[in-house]
Amino acid sequence: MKKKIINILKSNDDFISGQMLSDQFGITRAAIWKYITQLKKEGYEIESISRKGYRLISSPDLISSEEITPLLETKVFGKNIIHYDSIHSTNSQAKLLCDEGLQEGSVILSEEQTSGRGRLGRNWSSPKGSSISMSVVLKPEINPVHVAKVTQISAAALSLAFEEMDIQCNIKWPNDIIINNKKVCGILTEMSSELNKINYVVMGIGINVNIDEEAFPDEIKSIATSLKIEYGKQISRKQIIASFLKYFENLYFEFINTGSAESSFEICRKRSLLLGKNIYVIRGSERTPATAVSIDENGELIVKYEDGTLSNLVSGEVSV
Ligand code: BT5
Repeated sequence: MKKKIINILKSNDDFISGQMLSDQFGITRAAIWKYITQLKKEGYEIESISRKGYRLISSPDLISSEEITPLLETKVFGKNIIHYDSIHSTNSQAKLLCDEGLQEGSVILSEEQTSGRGRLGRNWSSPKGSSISMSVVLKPEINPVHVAKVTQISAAALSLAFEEMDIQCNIKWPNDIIINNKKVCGILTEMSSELNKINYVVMGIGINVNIDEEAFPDEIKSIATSLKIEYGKQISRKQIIASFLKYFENLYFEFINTGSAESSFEICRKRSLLLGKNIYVIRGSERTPATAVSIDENGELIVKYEDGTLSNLVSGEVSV
C-alpha cells in the first residue's frame, strides 16, 4: 500500500486529497494518514494541508522497492524487492528466504550490513545509506560446475551499468571491480545444490557508492575506494541498481538460453585488470608468480607459470 501511495504522489505535482486516495485504494482516510506518517518517518517529505490533501516534496535516497521499481526496465529481475534498513548480511538473509521458496529474480537490499561477508569468511564493510548491499536470487537449470560463470556475468553487467553513468572501471578476475587500482565493488556468489542440480544461487554484490574516505575501516583504507571519492560527486544508488539489473537480466538469460556466456566474458576481457600482466596466484600462504594470459571460453583465467606451464583457474585468489 505504501508503494501505491508513494507512486501516485510521485506522478502528481499537485495535492491529492485524502478522500481520493481512500476511494482509490478502498481504505479509510485514517489508514491513509497512517501510511503517510510511516512514509515521512522513512524520509519522504510530504506536505499535508487540510482540505487540499497531500503533496510529495522530496524522496529520500533509499534503495527500497518504492524507489527502485519506477526505474526498472526488466521482466523478471527486481520484480520482487525485499528491502531492509539494516541486516546481518543480504546473502545470508537471501539464503534463509530461498529455503522458504523465494523465486528467481528476487532482490534483497539493505541500507547497511552488520556482518557483511566476503569470500572465505572475510568481512565486507557496508556503511549505512552510502553503500549498496544487494543479493540476487537465481535458479538456473544448469550443472553446478558452471555457476562460477555467474560471477563473470555479474561483473560484466556492473561494468556496463557504470559505463552508462560515465564511470570507467576495470574488472579484476574473478570478482572485483576496480577503479584507479582500488576496489569499489565485490561479488560473492553462493549456491545450494545437489550433485547435478542447483537448488538456488545467491549472487551478492557490495558497491561502495557514496562512502567518504574516513568511513572505511582503517584496515581497508589503502585498498578501497568509492564512486564518490573517484568522481567527486554523489551517485544515485537506485539508478545503479536498476541499470545493473537491466544489463544482468540480458546477459544472464543469454547465457541460460544459449548455454554460452561469451558476450559477458568478452566484456571481462576488454576491461580486465590482469590480462598480459605479471600476477601472483595465491594458494593459502603460497604466492606463485605467473602471467595472466587469457580468459577462456568457460570464463576461467589461463595463467602461465615461470616454468612455462599453463593452468586454468576456475576461481580463487590472484593479485597483481
Ligand atoms: C568480496 O570478497 O569482494 C565479496 C564481497 C561481497 C559483498 C556482498 S554485499 C551483499 C552480499 N552480502 C554479503 O554478506 N556479501 C555480499 P573478497 O574478494 O573475499 O574480498 C573481501 C576483502 O575485501 C576483505 O578481506 C577486505 O580486505 C576488502 N573489503 C572489505 N570491505 C570492503 C569494501 N567495502 N570495499 C573494498 N574492499 C573491502
